Amino acid sequence: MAVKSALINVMFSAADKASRRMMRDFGEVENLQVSRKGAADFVSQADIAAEATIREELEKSRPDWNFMMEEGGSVQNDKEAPTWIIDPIDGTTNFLHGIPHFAISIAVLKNDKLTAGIIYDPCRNEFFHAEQGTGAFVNGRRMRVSGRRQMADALFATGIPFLGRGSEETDAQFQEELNRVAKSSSGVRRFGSAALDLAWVAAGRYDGFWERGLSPWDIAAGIVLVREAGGFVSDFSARDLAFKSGNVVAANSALHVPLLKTLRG
Ligand code: LIP
Repeated sequence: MAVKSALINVMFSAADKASRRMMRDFGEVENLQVSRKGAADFVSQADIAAEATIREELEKSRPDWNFMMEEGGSVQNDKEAPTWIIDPIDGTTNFLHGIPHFAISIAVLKNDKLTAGIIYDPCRNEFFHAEQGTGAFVNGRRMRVSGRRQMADALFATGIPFLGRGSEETDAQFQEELNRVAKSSSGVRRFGSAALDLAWVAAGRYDGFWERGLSPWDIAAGIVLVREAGGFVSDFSARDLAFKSGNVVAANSALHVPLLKTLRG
């Protein structure tokens, strides 16, 4: 069982505290599905409340660190200090529809490098964590990317464009990619949380993942997890620009290049 570092313990405690009200709110959301107003406003409040709890907990332990947050935007305290990158609910649409597949994601950006990340899945009580150079863990057990080497044996995850996301060009591009990957693999899944998609690549459940147009907070922690679990993460041109571009191709060591080639056709 891994001993969590002081930094990971701070991140875990913040996520754990935010998850308690979050799961009460999630229970309420399920009752709101039938109401005319719907759950949208309620979920946005849940998102904001969770982020506020996480920020408050992190500020107690690292008062001079900076923030990059999905709801609260960027806060600069000391430009020389590291930056927390926070997605309070990744998989917001799932949460809104009462689908139990979402996560809290917190990462650390230090000297322009992603150095630590945690992803907490409160529905399954799975805590994923990794720090640069020390490996990746789920609930304290070491995790590694899968060992599959053939596309035909592999299972992939992706994000399907939806209303307001992407363009006619990228939509057509995605459909071609999806067809190529689906027809050369054991299948493709779309569960609606990029953070959990990346955590499951790191855990060896998926063999790879790709999606365009993601936000930094969707992917920052997941990138650390995949790399520390022995996988590779790049943009669609195999460059180390996934975090900066939001265009992500992640896979185990044997399938990263085959997945890139399949996506390119
Ligand atoms: C979501 C991602 C998902 C993507 C959605 C959205 P959010 O994050 O996790 O993979 O397809 O467009 O970005 O908005 O739920 O935090």
